Amino acid sequence: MKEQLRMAVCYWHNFCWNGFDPFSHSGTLQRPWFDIADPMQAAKAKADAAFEFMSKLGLPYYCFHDRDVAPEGLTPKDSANNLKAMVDVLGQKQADTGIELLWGTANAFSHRRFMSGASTNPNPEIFSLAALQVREAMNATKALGGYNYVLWGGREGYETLLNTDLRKENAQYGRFLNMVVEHKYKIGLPGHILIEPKPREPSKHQYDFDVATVYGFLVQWGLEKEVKVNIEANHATLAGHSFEHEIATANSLGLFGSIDMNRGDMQCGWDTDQFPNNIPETAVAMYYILQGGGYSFGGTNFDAKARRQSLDAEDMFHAHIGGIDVCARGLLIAEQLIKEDKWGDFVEQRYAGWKNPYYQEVLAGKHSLDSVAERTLAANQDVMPSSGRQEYLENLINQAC
Ligand code: XLS
Ligand code: CA
Ligand code: CA
Repeated sequence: MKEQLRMAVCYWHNFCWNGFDPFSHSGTLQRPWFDIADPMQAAKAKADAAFEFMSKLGLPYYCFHDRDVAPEGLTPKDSANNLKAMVDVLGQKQADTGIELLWGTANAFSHRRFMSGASTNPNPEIFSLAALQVREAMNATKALGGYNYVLWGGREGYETLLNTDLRKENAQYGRFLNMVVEHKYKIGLPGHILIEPKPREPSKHQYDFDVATVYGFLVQWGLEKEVKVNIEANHATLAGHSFEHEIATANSLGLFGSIDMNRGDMQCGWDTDQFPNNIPETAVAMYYILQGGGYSFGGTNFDAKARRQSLDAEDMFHAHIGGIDVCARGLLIAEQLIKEDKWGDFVEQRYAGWKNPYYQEVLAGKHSLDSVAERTLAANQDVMPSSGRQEYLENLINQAC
């Protein structure tokens, strides 16, 4: 079970000040490292607390942004050196606890220099600062034995079209991503480069809107075989999709990589990053993950935080343990649905007509619109629709819960 879920604790939500999120519980939990004046000493104290918490939970993986684990310095070189110094600290902690790094990423969105984008910034010197930061974060991920590297384009979008050249920003992003992929091969990162789609932030529009949009962009820049997606539940619902829609879409396009597990609040329309608590919904998401073959290098990262009024450290345990139980239960239900073959060949039967040799030829491009139309005209027979059995299929899921 543990192995199949590949669960990870998120450094960002548990141990960092989440500056841009009004739902953040920052400042409520006891965070002793906030009182330490020297930022590197504070980062080390934070790492002590993080690894103590993660060890107590017993989860096998963690994930971080560069700025979660090491402070921004006064200059770009200072920042790079801070991260390098913290890699040594984290490496020791990983060795002491056996906790592994599922993925690393760069926070190229919180600092004001990135307010108009990182790789898509109108100013190429900011593109270069993002390149430096991403290279350092990728190297840190590799040095710590991390599996994957995530790119979430937090500021890769626009506030108004009036000041934005879409064609230029798209080309910058395409080149940047190709550079990232080239660097992955150069340093030999074992897993995937993962793009994390999200529709808004709350900028007017983000370029990585959803899985299908990311696919179009990857095809445009020749990267559809190189890059996969890290799908977050709350980002899916913000885009007007269900979580399973995004997972199934990624499966169908060969893009599935990893997930950020959480849930949004369906009434407030914001990225609330709550822990999952809906078993049937989680079971359906897990079903599609298993149906797609499960994880290769990816895993289940809790990109979630306890609520603002959950003030105590013990609330962090309640939050994670509840979330773990929901995912574990969801996975068991998904496994049962597959083992008992609940759907049977229902879906296959729905499409069985396409096995007909004539329709195989249609799919293979051997018939024109004219020839299909003429054949249909000659047959001159209308066809009655058959039931999609939606309620029956939905009942099967609830019966398994
Ligand atoms: C923000 C994203 C972010 C990514 C990693 O909404 O969830 O935390 O997971 O940068
Ligand atoms: Ca996320
Ligand atoms: Ca989120």
